[in-house]
Amino acid sequence: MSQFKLCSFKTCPWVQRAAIVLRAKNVPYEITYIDRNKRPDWFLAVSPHSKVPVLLVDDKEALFESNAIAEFLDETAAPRLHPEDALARARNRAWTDYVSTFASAISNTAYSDSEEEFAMRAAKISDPFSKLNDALAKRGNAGPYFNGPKFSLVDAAYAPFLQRYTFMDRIKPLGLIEKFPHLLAWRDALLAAAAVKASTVPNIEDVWQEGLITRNRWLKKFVSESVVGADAAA
Ligand SMILES: N[C@@H](CCC(=O)N[C@@H](CS)C(=O)NCC(=O)O)C(=O)O
Repeated sequence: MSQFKLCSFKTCPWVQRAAIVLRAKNVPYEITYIDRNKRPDWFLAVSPHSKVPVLLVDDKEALFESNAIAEFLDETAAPRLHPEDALARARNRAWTDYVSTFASAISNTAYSDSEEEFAMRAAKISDPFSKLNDALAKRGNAGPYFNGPKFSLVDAAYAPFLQRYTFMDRIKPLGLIEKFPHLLAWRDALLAAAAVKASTVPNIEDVWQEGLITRNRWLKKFVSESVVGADAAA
C-alpha cells in the first residue's frame, strides 16, 4: 500500500474531508501541520494555489484539492465509499459539488468582522440549509447518512462544515439548524461517526475558537477565556 502524508493547517475543514476519507477506509496516514503565515518552501513547491490539503503519495506525487484527493482515495483504497449505481453516484457528486457554497455561507458568517455583518451573513445560511434538507428528505432512505446506513464521500465532504456550524452555534446560538429536521439528524449522525471524530486534533473546538481570536473576528467576544493559548497555527 502507498504511504500517505497530509499537509494541513490545524483547523482546515478541507484537509479534514481528506482525513475523514482516510479514516473511513482505515488507511494509515501521517499529518504534517504547517504554519499558514510561514508556509515552507517544500510545500509551496508542490501546492499550486499555496493551499492545503496536499496529499503526498509515497513522497513522490503531490495531490491537491480535497475533492480530487477524496476521489483518488476512493478509487485506490477499499472499501468504496461512492455508491455502486451510476445515477446515485452522479447525484452524490452533484451534492458534493455544492459543498463549497454551503461551506462559504458558514465560514463567511463565522469570520464576520462586525455584528451587522454577522447578522447579514447568518441570514444567508438558511438557503443552503434548506436545499440540503430537501435533498435529504427526498433521498429515499432513512439515513443516518446521505445514502443510508453506509458512510460515503458526500458525508465526508459536509461533516467538517456541519461541525464548524456547530462550533459557531455553541458560542452564539443561531436557532437555524433546528428548523431543518433532516439536516439536524444528518449533522448529529456525522458528528458521532468514528471517522469524523478521529479526523482532527483532539481539541479542535478550542483551536477553532482560538482562531477567532488570532484572526480578530467579531465572534471572538463569545469565546471563553479558557481556550486562549489553544494554538491556532490554523
Ligand atoms: N478548494 C480547496 C479549498 C482549500 C482551502 O481553501 N484551504 C484553505 C485552508 S482551510 C487554504 O489553504 N487557504 C489558503 C490561504 O489561507 O491562503 C480544496 O477543496 O482543497
